[in-house]
Amino acid sequence: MNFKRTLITSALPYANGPLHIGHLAGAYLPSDLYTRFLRLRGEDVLHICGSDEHGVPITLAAEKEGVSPQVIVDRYHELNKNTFEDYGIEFDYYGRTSSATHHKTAQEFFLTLDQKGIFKKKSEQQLFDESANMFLPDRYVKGTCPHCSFDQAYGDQCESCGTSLSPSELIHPISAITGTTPILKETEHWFLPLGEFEPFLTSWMDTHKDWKAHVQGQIQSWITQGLGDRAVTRDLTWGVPVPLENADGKVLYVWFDAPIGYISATMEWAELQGDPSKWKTYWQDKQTRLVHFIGKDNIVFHCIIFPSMLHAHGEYVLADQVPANEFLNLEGRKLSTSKGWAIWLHELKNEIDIDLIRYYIACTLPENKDSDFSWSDFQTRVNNDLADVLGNFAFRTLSFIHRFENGVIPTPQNLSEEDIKTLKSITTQKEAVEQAMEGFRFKEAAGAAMELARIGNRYFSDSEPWKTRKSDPQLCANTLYVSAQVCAALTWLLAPFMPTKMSQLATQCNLGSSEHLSSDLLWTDCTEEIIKPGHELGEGAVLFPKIEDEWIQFQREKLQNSPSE
Ligand code: B3M
Ligand code: ZN
Repeated sequence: MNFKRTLITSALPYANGPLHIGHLAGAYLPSDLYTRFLRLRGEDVLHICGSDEHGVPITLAAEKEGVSPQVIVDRYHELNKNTFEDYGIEFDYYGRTSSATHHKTAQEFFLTLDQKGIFKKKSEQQLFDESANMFLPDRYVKGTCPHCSFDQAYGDQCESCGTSLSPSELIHPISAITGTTPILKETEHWFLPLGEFEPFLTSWMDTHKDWKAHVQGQIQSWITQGLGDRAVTRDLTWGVPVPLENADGKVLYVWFDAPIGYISATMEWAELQGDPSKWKTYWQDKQTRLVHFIGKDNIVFHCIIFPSMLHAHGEYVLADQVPANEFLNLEGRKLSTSKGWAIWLHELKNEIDIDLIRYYIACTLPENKDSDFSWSDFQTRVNNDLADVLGNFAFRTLSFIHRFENGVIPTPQNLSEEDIKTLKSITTQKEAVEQAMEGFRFKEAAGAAMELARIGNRYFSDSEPWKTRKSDPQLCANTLYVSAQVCAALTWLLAPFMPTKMSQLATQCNLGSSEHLSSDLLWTDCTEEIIKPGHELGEGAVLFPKIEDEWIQFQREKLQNSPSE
C-alpha cells in the first residue's frame, strides 16, 4: 500500500490530573519522535491529541473537591496542554472532548450506528446507590475482585490483577460516593455486540502481522476469551448526552466518545486552516496511514472497540499501526499517583533541561516490556552520552576550529582511509536511525544516533589534531573538516530527541536555519559534506554540563518524601 500522508494520534489524557513521566514514555515522546522524523523527511503528517474530559475519574475528582466537573477539566486541560508544549511535544491540534464540535460529532456517530441497526438495546440489573439516587457505573463502585480477591477493585477494572470488570461482578460492592451498599436496579442501555465483529477483526489482524508481539498477543487473547456485548451508554449526567428520545439521564460511555475525539479534533484543526472539509482527507481517504500511539492499557479500545465502530460506520480509514508501549516503572516500583510514586512533568520542567529528560526516556522506552526510570541511570546517561561523548566532541571540534582556524572550515586534501570511513559513518548511522524510526524502535534509533557521536569523538581523539597541527597541518585540517561534518550531521540525527539542544548546536555550526522543523533543513540535506570549506562557524559553547551527585540525591529524597493521597 502506498500512503500519501500519515495521521498520528496520541491517546487523549484524562483531564483529571497532571501528567507524569509514565505518560511521556507510554505515548507522547514516541509519537513526537515519529512526527518530527516524518516532518524532517518532508512528509505530509498531522499529529492530533487533546483532553479526554468525560468519564467517572473526572466526576469523582470533582465531587472530592466539591466543584463542578467543568472546573476540573478546565484546570487540567490548560495545565496538560502547556506541559506538552514545555516538553516539546508538538501537536498540530490539541482538542478537548467537552467542545461543541466533539459533542455533535460523537452524537452523529452514535446515530449513524443506531440507524444502521448496529446496537442491541438491553435492560439489565445494575448497581444503584439509593441515598445518592444514582446508578454506579465504572469507578463509582469499589469492591472485592472476583479473580484475585483484591478488596479495592474498581467497577471497571481490578488494578491489582489487571482484569477488566463490570460493577456487578464485584464481591461486596460499596458506593464510592456514599460508602453505602448499593442495590440492583433495572436500567436500559445500548450495546455494541463485539462478537459480531470477530470475523472482521480477525481478518483485519491478519493484515497486520507486523504489529508488536505484545499488541497482537493482547488482541488475540481478547478474541479468544470471546467478545461480548459492550454497553456504550451510561446513566450519568456528565458526558455526551445520548441523542435519542427517551434517553434522559443517559450519556455515551467515555470510551465510546473519546476516540471520536481524534476525529472531532481534526475537524476543529481543519476549521482553523480555513478548509473545513480537510479533515476528511485525513480520515476518509484510503491513502492516509493512521497510527495510534497509546499505552498498553488502551490496546483493547484502539484495536478492538474503535476499529469495530469505524468499520460499522463505514466511512473511515482504520489504524495501520498501533505501536503501544508497555509501562515505565520508577526506581523499581510501579508508578502510582495515589501513592505519590510519580514524577510530575510540570514540576520537573523547572528543575532540569527537558531535552535531557527526552533523551533519557527515549533510551529507556518500555517498547516491548516494562522498563525502569531511575535517577542514577539518568545521571549516568547524561554524564556519559551527552556530556562526555556528544558535548565533549562538539565542543572540542568547534573550539579547536575557532582557536586555530579562525572559526573557518579548512579545505581537505588527500583524505586518509580513516577520514573517509568516518565520513561514511554519517550515511551508515543515518540509515540506521531511519530504519529504526520507521520500525517504531525509538530506543534503537537513539542508540544509532548517539553511536555517530561516539564514532566522531573517538576519531577526534585518535587523530590527535593537537599534535598534527604542528607536525602536518594538512592532516590536522582533514581531521577538523571531517569532525565538523560529523558534528553537523548529529544535529539532524538527534534533532527529534533533543530539538532545543540540536538547534543550539546547529547555530554553533552556523547551519543557516537552526530550526530543523522549519523545513529549511530536510533529512536529505544531511550528507557527508554538510559544511563546505570556507564556511564560518558560529559561537561555540558547552551544551551539556554534568549532573552533580547532590542534584540526584535531592531528586531521590523528593520522591521518597512525596505525599500520598
Ligand atoms: N483517556 C485513557 C488514558 O488516558 C484515555 C485515553 C483515551 S484515547 C481515545 O489512559
Ligand atoms: Zn483482581
